[in-house]
Amino acid sequence: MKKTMRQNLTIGMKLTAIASALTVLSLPAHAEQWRGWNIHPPGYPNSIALESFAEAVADKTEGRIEPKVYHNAVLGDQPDAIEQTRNGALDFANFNMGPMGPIVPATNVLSLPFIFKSVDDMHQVMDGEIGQRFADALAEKNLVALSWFDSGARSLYNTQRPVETPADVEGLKVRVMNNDLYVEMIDALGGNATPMSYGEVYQSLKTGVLDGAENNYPSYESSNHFEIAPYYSLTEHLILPECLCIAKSSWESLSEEDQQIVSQAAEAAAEEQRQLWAERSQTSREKVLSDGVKINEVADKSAFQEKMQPIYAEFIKQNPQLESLVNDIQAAQ
Ligand code: BDP
Repeated sequence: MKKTMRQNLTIGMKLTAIASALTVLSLPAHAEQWRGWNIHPPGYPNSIALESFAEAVADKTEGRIEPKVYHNAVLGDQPDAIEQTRNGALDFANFNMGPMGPIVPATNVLSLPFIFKSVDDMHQVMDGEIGQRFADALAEKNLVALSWFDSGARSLYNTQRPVETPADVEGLKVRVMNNDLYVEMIDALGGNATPMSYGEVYQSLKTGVLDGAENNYPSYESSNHFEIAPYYSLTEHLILPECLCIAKSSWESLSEEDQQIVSQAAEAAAEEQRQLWAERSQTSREKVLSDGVKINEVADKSAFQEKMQPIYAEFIKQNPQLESLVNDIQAAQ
């Protein structure tokens, strides 16, 4: 009897050991934990698309890679996060090409005001051979751009008055993203540009450190800047693409099969983001309008465009190697 019990016990123990060995076997040998940076709050189109990317990667690699998205810039502001992704401290991120300029000079071409005629033109250019040239430039700085997100068109907004002509910008203290080209852009309109991180803008508008800033509808709305700066003027001076970028070191650590999975997940995420973006642009516009924001069309955009001509001339003088890229983008639209 006793012997049988002991035998059963032994068999039981063996079974348990086998079961746990099987469990271990079915788990990936080294689950890679990937940290992803995002500046936007949960629910924003980019945030939802990044979550979908993370889920698809975890799912399709059967847990070999476990990406996690950190929203609201809790891992640092954008220029910091770009550096962290370049050196592999972060694994993936959604970056705007504006703050990328100081690190990847070719991307400054995208920050030349009015370089794109419309959002559709921007996508058509970025989804083709020219987009690949930007991806190559990013790769040289250790960033693997796998797909391009939509960021609409950026327009000026402020606490004081509608902007209809460049003269209306005169004297306004306007926040810009971290890029000298934007300082030149606001200066050329007679305003005072202040480069500042996104997260500080709300408070600075509130205290009067700033009179205004510039952004697309979804960011203007989700950041609550519209509550304080209720004049939104459709200058549409910048149409900036955004990347879903992977740290080169994280990318190179992947097998070919996993690279394929990650790349496909990034493409699918961009497709989802662009669709959500179109919807959110509408709802954000409606929301700010119903809150009392005054939106005005800018009848004569060419007055603003003319003020930008010296910026183009100086840019090409300083960066002669980028002249053909500027020309090719203009010719492609
Ligand atoms: C938003 C971009 C985000 C920028 C932000 C800004 O999606 O990447 O950091 O504007 O103005 O539209 O800083």
